[in-house]
Amino acid sequence: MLFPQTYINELRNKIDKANNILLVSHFNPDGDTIGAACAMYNYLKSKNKNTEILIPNEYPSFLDFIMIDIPYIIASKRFNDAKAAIEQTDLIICLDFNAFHRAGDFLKDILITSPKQKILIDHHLEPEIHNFDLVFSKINVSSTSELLYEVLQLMEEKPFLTKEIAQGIYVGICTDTGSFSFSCNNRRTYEIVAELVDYGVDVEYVHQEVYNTYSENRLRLLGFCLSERLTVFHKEKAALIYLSKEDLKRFNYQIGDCEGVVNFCLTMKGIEFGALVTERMDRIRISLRSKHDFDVNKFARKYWNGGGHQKAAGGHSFESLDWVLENLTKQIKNTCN
Ligand SMILES: [Mn+2]
Repeated sequence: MLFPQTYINELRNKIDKANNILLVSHFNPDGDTIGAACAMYNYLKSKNKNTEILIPNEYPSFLDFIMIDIPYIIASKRFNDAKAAIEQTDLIICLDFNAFHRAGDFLKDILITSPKQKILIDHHLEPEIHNFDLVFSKINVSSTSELLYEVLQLMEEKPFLTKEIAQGIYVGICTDTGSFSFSCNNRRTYEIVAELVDYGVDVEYVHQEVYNTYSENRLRLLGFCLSERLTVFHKEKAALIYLSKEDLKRFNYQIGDCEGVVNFCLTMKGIEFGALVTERMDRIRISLRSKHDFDVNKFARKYWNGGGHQKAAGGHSFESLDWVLENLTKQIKNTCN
């Protein structure tokens, strides 16, 4: 069994006892954290629980279609409501992150010091288990959404899926595997997906919503990244794309517009390491991807105050864009060969 029966019983007890449940997603939310939260929301709704999703900052608009009719708070916009929600809830369930700082600096301390019961369901390395009352952590799954499916299945004797639960889980699996191009070599993932389809997930529709809803600006920004902002280090088998604040402004950047850009680095034959550096309001964001063995999680932890997975990770810096580009270039030359 994936988790001991005692864990499952404890989870069931905690959910049974709680009237109000708060689901927390991670900062810069992606399809997995939002998909898992939507699935869990719909599952808890079927149990008549009063549930709400707490999202640290705005999520990309291509996820709007799964958020219809779901109550949520964007903490960066409604900080007092976020604080009140944490104070008033009976149970906090964190999805798709391993440490409270991943819920954003402004929520971190409130969550850590909250006396409420806290549960973690996550697939990242080295979870902060001491900060939670109950942890469901497994790293060799495609996504937190897949893990959530397994946990719910262990909890329920009868079929528990509805179309809404299934769709949330599918969005998480599909986006966290880059549309089934990495972390997807397990038979189990496809067994689960088959069941999700049985419960009404329209895979074609989900793909249209997630991948084919670019604005003109977003598509032109992608073109600009590839033609004007790409540096290739052939010897080091690496590629780097950067975007300055001015670049983002020029293309009227919206949250989610850079989603997937870094993966284009890896579409080149022989390139095994890709980086996207973007200059944001208060910091420089660094997204890293790899093919094969290069461990970008280690790289992000070592140099860029970050982490993630072996093939997909990220970090940040408060230095200037030029400083980051100069240092990242040095690191690429020293590490990748
Ligand atoms: Mn994930």
